[in-house]
This record gives sequence, structure tokens and C-alpha cells, in this order.
Amino acid sequence: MNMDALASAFRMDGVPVSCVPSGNGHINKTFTVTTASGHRYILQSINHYVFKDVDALMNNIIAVTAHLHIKNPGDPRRVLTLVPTLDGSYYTRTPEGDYFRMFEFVENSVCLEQASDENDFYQSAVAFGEFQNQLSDFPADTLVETIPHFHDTIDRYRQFKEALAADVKGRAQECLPEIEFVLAREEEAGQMVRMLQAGKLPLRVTHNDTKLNNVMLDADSRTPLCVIDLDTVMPGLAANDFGDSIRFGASTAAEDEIDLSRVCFSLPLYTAYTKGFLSACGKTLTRPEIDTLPLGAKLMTLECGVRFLTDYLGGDTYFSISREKHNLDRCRTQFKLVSEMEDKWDDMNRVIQEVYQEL
Ligand code: GN1
Ligand code: MG
Repeated sequence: MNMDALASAFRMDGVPVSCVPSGNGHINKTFTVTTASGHRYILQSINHYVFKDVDALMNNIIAVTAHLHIKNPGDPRRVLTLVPTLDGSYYTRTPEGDYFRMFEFVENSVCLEQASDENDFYQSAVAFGEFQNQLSDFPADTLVETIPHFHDTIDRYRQFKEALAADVKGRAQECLPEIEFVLAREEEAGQMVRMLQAGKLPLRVTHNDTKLNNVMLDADSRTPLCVIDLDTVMPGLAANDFGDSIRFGASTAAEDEIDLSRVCFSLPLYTAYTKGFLSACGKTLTRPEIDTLPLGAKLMTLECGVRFLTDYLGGDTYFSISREKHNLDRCRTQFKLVSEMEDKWDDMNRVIQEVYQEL
């Protein structure tokens, strides 16, 4: 979007003078816009191949941020704030058919790709735990499922098998160990979905993409400001939100690290996250939800690896890539983490029970 188009689309404080790419998401494109008065904004194009109903998606975000703003009076940085368009809507569509929306920039904040210490990770857990807690009285049935079957591991396996059977790029041969890894875990992959179907786990309003880089911390105090990337806020399982954070943040390396010897599952980071998360929402979770937190970690990591592998087999059409085999590299880190979690399974369960008993 050029400056003129921007200026005539959103209700900004002053004329925009620059718009530069920022952020590291795999799905949407993000930019920082600065106006002549120095006011900063986040501009984002919404990937409408992934999010098919942009209207419904934006309505979810409007409703959820309104709810959170009521619960967080005072510092406006505590909740994402949408910037309206000149005609009073919350997104705009360019003549080329691209969708854009704008948020207030969260000033004096940091967004981490990796936890620099246990405290940063603990604080991100508090942020996601509070998010869970503050939305516990939000009417979940008013939210639209922005991506149906998003964390439906059974359906993820179905998609994987479809991509494997089609093998459109002839890549299956080079990932036989990974394929075997996936197939060997099919039965347990569906465990939580079946518990949900049997009514043993409750549906909650969840974030569904609880990566460390989806939390903003205050740059000075390193305490939580707000949770971002609200596109997948929809009904889901609390253990999946816990688990996706562990998948990304309790790893000692980046999600796309090539040297697998550097990718380890860190029990200290896992413990720090558990303490932060349960301090914020442990009392509102049911016993089966608490007991399935380690399973959430393992299954979210397995699912993400399966998704990366599916996309690799399908020709990299979903996740943005910046090098050849990027999705295969990502898949391999996830499976390394799953294996390590399997080795440390008893410890993972023990930590949950110990932290829970101390609440
Ligand atoms: C995607 O766009 P980003 O990077 O925040 C993906 C998540 C994955 C994640 C893996 C809508 O999130 O589900 O866990 O990549 N988001 C969507 O890094 O598919
Ligand atoms: Mg994100």
C-alpha cells in the first residue's frame, strides 16, 4: 500500500511518512507505519487464502479486544487497539483485492523470538494465562472458527496422508524417517480430540497460536503488556494453548534450526512456563485440563511438525519460506522436540502436579 492509499484509508494521527516491513509471522505480512507527528502504527495485510472470511475474523477481533479493554483499564498498551478506517470500518480492501488492517503500535515493548532467560518465558506464560482467564466469561459460541479444524489433530493426519499420497513434488522419498515418525504416533495424536468429543475436556476461548513472539513485554520491566496475533482466537483447548507455547519457547533453538544437536527441550523453561501459566489461570482449569497439559505440549509439537511436513510434501503453499527445504527443516526440529519430550515424559508430568499443588 502506498502512502497516499494509506492516508486515505485509515484514521491516523498525521500524514504517514514511512511504511517498513516488520514482524516474523509465517502467514500475514506486517509493516510499521510512522506519521509526520511521529505516531507509529502496525499495518497488516490479512492472508485471505488462509483466512477465508475476513469479515468474521475481524468481528472476532473487535469483540475480543473490546472485552479485554474493559478488563484492562488504564494503560492502552495492555490490549491491542484497532485503528478504524475513514469510513468507520476496521479493514480496507485495495483495488488489487488485498485486505489491510491497522493497530496502534505498542510503544516501549519487546517481542522475543527466543526467551533470553527463564523470567521472560515465565512472563509470557503469565500473559497467556491471564488471556485465558480474562476470556473465561466471554461467550465462546459468538466467535466464528476462523480456520475450521485448526487444532484437530485427527484432521491434520488426514491432510498429511492426502499430501503423502499425492506427493506432488516427489519429495516423500527424502523424508521417509519423518513420515515414519508421524505414522507411528497416529493413535496418540488423536487423544485430546477424542477426550473433547467424549465431553472430558471443556471448550474454552483460546488463542491457538501462543508462540513467544505473540506476546509483547514492557521493554523496561519485562512484564507482560499484551497478547497479539488474535486471528485464531476461537473455541479450543486450554492444554493446546499451553502446549503451543512450550513447543516454541521451551526449545533451546529456533523453530527452523538446521543443526538438530542444538535443538533440545528444556525442562527448566518448561517449569518456568508452567509456574507462570498456572499462577494466572490454574484455579479456573478443571483437573483433566491440568492433567493433560504435558499431552498438550507433546501433541501441539507433533501437530506443528506434521503441518510443516504436509506443506513440504504439498509444495510449500501455506507457510512462508525463505529457503529450500525450509518446511522440512522446521518439521525436523519439531520431531526432535517430541522425542525429547517422550524421554522426559515423567518429569513433565511431575512438574505439572508439583506446581499445581502449590497454587
Ligand atoms: C503460523 O503466522 P504465525 O507465524 O504467527 C501458524 C501457526 C503455527 C506457526 C508456526 C494461522 O503462525 O499455527 O504454529 O506459524 N498460523 C496459522 O510457527 O496457521
Ligand atoms: Mg504470529
